[in-house]
Amino acid sequence: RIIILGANGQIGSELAAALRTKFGAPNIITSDIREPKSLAEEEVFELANVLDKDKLKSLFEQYKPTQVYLLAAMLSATGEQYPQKAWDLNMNGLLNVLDLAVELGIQKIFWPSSIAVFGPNSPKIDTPQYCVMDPNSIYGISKLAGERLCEYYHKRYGLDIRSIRYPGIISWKTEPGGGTTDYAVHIYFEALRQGAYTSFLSENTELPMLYMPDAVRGTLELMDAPAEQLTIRSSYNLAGMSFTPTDIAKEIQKILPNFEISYSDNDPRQAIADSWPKRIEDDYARKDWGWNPSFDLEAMTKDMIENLKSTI
Ligand code: VAH
Repeated sequence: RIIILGANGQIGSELAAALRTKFGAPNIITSDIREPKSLAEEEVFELANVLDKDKLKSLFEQYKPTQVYLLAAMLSATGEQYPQKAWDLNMNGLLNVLDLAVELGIQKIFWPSSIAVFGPNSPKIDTPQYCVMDPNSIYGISKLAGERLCEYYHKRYGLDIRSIRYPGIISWKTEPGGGTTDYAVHIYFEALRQGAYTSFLSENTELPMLYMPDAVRGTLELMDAPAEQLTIRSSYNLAGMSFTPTDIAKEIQKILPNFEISYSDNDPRQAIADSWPKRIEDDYARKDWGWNPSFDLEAMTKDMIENLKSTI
C-alpha cells in the first residue's frame, strides 16, 4: 500500500491517479489538509496535516504503507509571503516523515526537490548535479536543506528515500497555486478563456520546465529503479525542456492565431525566476535510471490546448 501526503496538489493529484492505475485504487491512500473535490467509489482519502506527527503515526500504523510520497509543501511565491510558515511546513513535515519512516521501517519514500535549490551563483546554463547552490528564496533554502536531510537519513539510517529536482511543472488537470513557474500553466487557461494573457515574468525569462506526464513517468521510473543503481541520494537533476514566455506564446499562436501576450513588470516573482537556472543537465538521471523526456514545447502545447478545450 502507498500513502500520498499532499495528494490534492498539482503533482500529488496526478501521482495519485497514476499510482491507482498501477496498483489499484484500494491500495492508494491519499491525504491532505482538506477533503478532495471528488472521490470515486474505491478511492481512499484521510484528512491529515503533515505537521501533526501523532496523526501521521496513526495513519502509518493503520495502513502499514510500503511507500510514502510526501508532496505537501508551500511553493516559492507563497513562501516569500509567509517565510516562517514555509520553513515550518517544508522542513518539519519532511522531518516527521523521515523519523516515522525510520521508526516504522517504511520501505521507500519519495520527496520532491526543485531547481529552486540553485541560486544566483549557480551556473545558469547546463546547471550540473553538483555546483554552487546559494538559493535565496525560503522555498529553495528549505528544499536544499531537505536534500541534505534525505542524504543524511539514507546514509545514517539506510532509509530508501528518493528525490527529483523538478523543473516548473505544467499540467491542465489542476490549476496550481503559489509557484513562480505557474505563468506557464495559466497562459494556456487564459489563452482559451480570454484569448490573451499578461505574463508576470518578462518575455526573455528562460526556465527549465517539464510536462506533467513526463514528471509522473519519471517519478515512477525512479521509484521502480533497483536501489543499487542509484548514486544520488540528495535529489536528481531532471530536465524536460527550457523556454521563455515568448516561446510559449509563439507555440500557442500556431493553434490560436489571435492569442495575444503582454507583460506586467515589477512582479516579485521575477526576482525568484532570475535566481534560477535557465537550462539544467540531467546526466545522472539518464545514466542511473534511464531518464529521457518525451514532451517538447510543441507537443505539450498541442496536448494542453486539446485537453483544456474539452474541459473549459
Ligand atoms: C515553484 N512550481 O514555482 C514550483 C517549482 C521550479 C518551480 O519549484 O515554486
